[in-house]
Amino acid sequence: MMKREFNQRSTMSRSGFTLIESVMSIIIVSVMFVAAMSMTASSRVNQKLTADHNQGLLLADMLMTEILQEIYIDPQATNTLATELDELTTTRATWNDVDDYNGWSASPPQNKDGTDLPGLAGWERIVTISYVNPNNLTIKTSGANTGVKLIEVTIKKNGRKITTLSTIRTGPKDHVVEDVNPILIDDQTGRIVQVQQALLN
Ligand SMILES: [Ca+2]
Ligand SMILES: [Ca+2]
Repeated sequence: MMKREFNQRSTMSRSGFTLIESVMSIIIVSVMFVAAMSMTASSRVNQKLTADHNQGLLLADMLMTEILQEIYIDPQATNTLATELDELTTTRATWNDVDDYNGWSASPPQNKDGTDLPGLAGWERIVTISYVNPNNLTIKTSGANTGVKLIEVTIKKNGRKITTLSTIRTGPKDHVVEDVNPILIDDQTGRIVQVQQALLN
């Protein structure tokens, strides 16, 4: 009689332990599942951010290459960082010098003739041209031509900044074009992007 009760208790004990093990297993598997799903979601977000950054860098580089093919300063220029009186402001078609691009923005991004680049709804390109101190390129100056222009192309997607590509273009204070070898800096990665020399005038 006592042996039978012992066996019953032992069986109940084993059943209880098995139940706890089952619950613990379910919890562990659930936690691992949630962690795995979280990692997958995080990986997808990172892949999307990387893809956006690469797309933004390409768009910035395209426009920067176009700007760097222009002369440093327009023969008709005053010291104003802007288009000259005989040039259009609605498209870039007639622009011929670096600072014509100052303040330019378009969403979606456009070709030089004003046609939209396809498949880029929500993307925007913004250009800023500034004179900087020749002895300290981080200091923007106002007013007279210093012989050094900072070119910044910022890319946004749905209002969110993706990257800013920047470079320095040098030229004399007269109207003669000087050879340059600009180095482009991607501010999101700090990576240097070298424009193909063949693309430069
Ligand atoms: Ca011009
Ligand atoms: Ca100009």
